[in-house]
Amino acid sequence: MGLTAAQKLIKSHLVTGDMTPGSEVGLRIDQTLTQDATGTMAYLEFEAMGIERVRTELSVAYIDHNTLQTGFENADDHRFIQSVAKKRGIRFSRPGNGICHQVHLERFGKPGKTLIGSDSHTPTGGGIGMLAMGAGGLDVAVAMGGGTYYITMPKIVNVRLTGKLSPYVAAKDVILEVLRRMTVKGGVGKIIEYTGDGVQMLSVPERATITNMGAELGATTSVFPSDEVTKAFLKAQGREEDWTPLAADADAVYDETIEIDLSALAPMAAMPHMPDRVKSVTEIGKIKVDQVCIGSCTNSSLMDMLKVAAILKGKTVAPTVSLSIAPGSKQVLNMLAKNGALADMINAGARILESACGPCIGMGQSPNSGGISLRTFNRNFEGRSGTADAGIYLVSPEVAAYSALTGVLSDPRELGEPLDIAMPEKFDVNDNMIIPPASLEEAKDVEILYGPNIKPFPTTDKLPDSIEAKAVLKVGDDITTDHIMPAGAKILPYRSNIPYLSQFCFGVCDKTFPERCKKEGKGIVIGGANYGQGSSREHAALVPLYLGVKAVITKSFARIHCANLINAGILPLNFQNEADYDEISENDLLCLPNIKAELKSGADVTLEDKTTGKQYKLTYTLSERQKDILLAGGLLNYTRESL
Ligand code: MIC
Ligand code: SF4
Repeated sequence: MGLTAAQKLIKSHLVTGDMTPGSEVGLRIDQTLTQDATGTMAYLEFEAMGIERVRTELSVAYIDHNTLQTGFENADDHRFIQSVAKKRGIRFSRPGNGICHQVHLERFGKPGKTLIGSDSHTPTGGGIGMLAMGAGGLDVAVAMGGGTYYITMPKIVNVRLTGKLSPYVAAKDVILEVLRRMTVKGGVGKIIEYTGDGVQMLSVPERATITNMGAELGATTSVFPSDEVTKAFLKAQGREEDWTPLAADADAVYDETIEIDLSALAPMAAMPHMPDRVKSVTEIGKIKVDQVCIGSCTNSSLMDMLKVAAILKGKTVAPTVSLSIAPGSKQVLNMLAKNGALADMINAGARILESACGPCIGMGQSPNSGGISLRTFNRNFEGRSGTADAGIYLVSPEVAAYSALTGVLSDPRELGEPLDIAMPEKFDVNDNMIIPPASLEEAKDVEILYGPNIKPFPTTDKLPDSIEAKAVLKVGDDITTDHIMPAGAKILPYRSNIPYLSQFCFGVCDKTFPERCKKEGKGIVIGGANYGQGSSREHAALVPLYLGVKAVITKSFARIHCANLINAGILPLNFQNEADYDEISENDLLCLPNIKAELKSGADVTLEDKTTGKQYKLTYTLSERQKDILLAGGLLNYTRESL
């Protein structure tokens, strides 16, 4: 039986396990990336492991999230990361050089390699034929130290693309269509592999838009083959030697197949507040727009920006709309500046932002009260923009640019004449903002610079025989890590200060949570389906740990967050019978009387609700390794014990 492209990538990196879907496989990791919002913690954890130099083929530390620098905190964290990078053998991408995923694709992505990153949109690398996955900071730290990365062997979904995109229909519309069909839970436990004749009609940056936003499906990752189009992209980046082919065997077997005719797609939008609330732009109608933001790791490539500039050229942004544009990298911004496209944007009235995440993570550009904002980003979760009652619509650059001119959500096909934009044969390559690490010899004298914002991270003890605690919080389905540990300009500077962060935990759901949980000293959180979807931030586990959360009981978990809970030593448990969720109320006193023995023996977990006197059974999906991590009280303790 032949293999799919994703299976080939897994097979060539397999350290443990046997590739049976649902079982745990351990993978050798070739490359890692971090960004600054998760990186500070990841490097603190790396330092706690006491490893002299990274053992990967390539590790890069990007600064792209915390670039507002409203106080000393971000700059201190950047300096810390830069010093660790220099000493430990990691390349350092300076602030201004661009968004991690965009720069990594341009300068480092290699077909056939594995990559994990402390950011959920690391699957962007799947656009160039990598097995690229988002992970918690601690997992990335372990991989930097040469350790294995573990995933549950996913099922492989074949998304077969046929036809060709019509003018003004974009890669964004392809992934919005996939989201419409599969939903934000549909990709959990799966890799999305793109095949079919339609693939060759998509450039690498377009493929990367699709794999990037595959994160919103909850998928482990998404993968495109590596073909002549990939080769041309690498050649244009001056890295032709990095190309290797990758394709599924003709007799590869998939667990599921979805057919998408690219020619039949229309411009679409994901409506507030979920990336799968997708309708066509014409179906939604010409709603009034207050703000348009173009950029983010999903849609900030040169091609995206050139299309935007062409639509804006010679026109003026509608008087009621604020338009911001953040090109994804220094390379993109430079090329726009050189060819005049940047002037077209500025002339039209765009507010040009630095090449960074910016508004995507609420670092500036929060919309007006109740405002409608069209964004080319990947997430429109409630409150993420920084304005609690704003409505965010996720759209393609073409829809965004045209709507910025009309002032209402508009279908760019109304523009008629198609845009004529081809990928350049040569990108402008200048890696002067990527600082190489010190040599082994020089590294000895490099001092690691800790700023006053860096506080110790919480750890926990070995799992006790039993746990008794209140249900401190009960939440519904699709709770994101932006609910659990919000980001944004006011909070993000404190990513290396867990005690400070803790006052905002679950703020979107219940502002009293931190105080109540702290007062109790311990607690159990009750959640619905797909709990913890969204980002890879391990802060969504470390902060609850700090507040005393011992276990989270849900209908189901999102992949990365579940791994982060385990790494932190918090029990991720599931209702055996989903209806039991309805019976437990917030503030009930709960007890897991035999948790340690049950986990050790593999038995279902007993849950007693002491308030109602009822008993339930809980299940878990944990490998033996994960059980041992929980018994040891988290991955750091486990690693220390196994050493
Ligand atoms: C996001 O898009 O939510 C982030 C901010 O990039 C996160 C990482 C973080 O919280 O630092 C992610 O996607 O993992
Ligand atoms: Fe940055 Fe937004 Fe991409 Fe996250 S999704 S890496 S915040 S641009």
